[in-house]
Amino acid sequence: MDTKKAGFNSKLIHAGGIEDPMGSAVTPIYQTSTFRFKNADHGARCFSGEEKGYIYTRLGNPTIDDLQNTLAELENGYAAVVTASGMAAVNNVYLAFLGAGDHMVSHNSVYGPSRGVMEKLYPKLGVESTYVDCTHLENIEKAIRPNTKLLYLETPANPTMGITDIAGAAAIAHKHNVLVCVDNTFCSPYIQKPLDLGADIVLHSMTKFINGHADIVGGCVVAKTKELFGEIAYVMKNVGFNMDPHQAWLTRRGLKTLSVRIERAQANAKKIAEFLENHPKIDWVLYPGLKSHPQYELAKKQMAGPGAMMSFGVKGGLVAGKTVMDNVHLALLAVSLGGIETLIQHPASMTHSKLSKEEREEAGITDGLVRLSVGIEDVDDIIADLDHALSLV
Ligand code: LCS
Repeated sequence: MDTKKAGFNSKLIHAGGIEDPMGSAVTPIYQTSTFRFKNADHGARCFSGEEKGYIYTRLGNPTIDDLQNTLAELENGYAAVVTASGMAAVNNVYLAFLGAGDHMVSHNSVYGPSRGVMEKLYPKLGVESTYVDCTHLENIEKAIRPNTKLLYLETPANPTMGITDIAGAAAIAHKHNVLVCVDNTFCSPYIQKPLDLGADIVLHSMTKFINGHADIVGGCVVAKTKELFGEIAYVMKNVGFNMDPHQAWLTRRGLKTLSVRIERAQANAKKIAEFLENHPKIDWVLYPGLKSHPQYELAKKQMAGPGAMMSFGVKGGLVAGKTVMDNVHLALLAVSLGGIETLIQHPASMTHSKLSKEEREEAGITDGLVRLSVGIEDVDDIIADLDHALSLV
């Protein structure tokens, strides 16, 4: 079915464009490393690009194409690559657009390793970076230098829930010929479409909402144009960031229920955020759906909903936060996010522990910050679980 003009939910189910010769309703898992040519000339034509045909799974595979084509349609991009992890997607973008003498500007609170790898590994390749609070657009303009090539945003940011104005940031970046990449992991395309807002590249850790079932690790990069896609695909294929067909198949299956999962998790999250905000033992809550969020109005404008992620501080700081994390029973004390099960974790000692204390404090990742990824369980059970843990503080 041609899903180009279909609605988002129809795309979730039917996009992909791979027709199985046996008539299978679901694109099968082509668990093969290589593909047989009809004859030597056919092989040569596939390699030269004269004829479209599968060659070798690192370069292309029908199960992987099914997922890639779907993601490109959902994000309104030209084309997508899928990668073995979200970090492979992040590095795919860095390597495609940054080289010796180049500079990148990014938000000070992004997923820990997305910043960690840039500050540890990329200086060896001659790449410089500046991390600022991108939720204030003037900081972006100030940080841009003549050699800046990439503005790397994550919004809402992990774990501070800071929201950057994508359209505003893209206008500044493009004035200086700087490309804009948005890590859309916290939203998924159901909630936010960065390419429509002016970004050039969008990426995901598909380990999260896109797959949604906490059973794979994966990533993707979607490009707005053919030229950008060429750079991205070259790195994926030749550095070997590719995803395995079985992993791609599971992800495509998980993706089918994205809207229903997010609607349910988001409805739960709205109630939980209100419960926490009104709880006497809670100091603060950061959730884009609460009026108290500093970018509440911006969130309403650029996101189709507030999502299922939040962070909060318990009165009594770290010690009190640990009491909550150690006494929940339904929520899992685990990193990762965006799955159907509710997860709670402590960024300062877990996902963002490799940043220095100064870097964390400057980015607002305080020792008392607890992050909650709301799942699709019965909301009353999640609230009762948190309420019980909070009663022990
Ligand atoms: N981008 C964001 C926003 C993330 O949250 C993560 C992982 C990544 C990229 C990297 O993706 P991965 O390689 O793990 O698929 N975030 C995690 C987190 O907050 N807890 O555990 C992993």
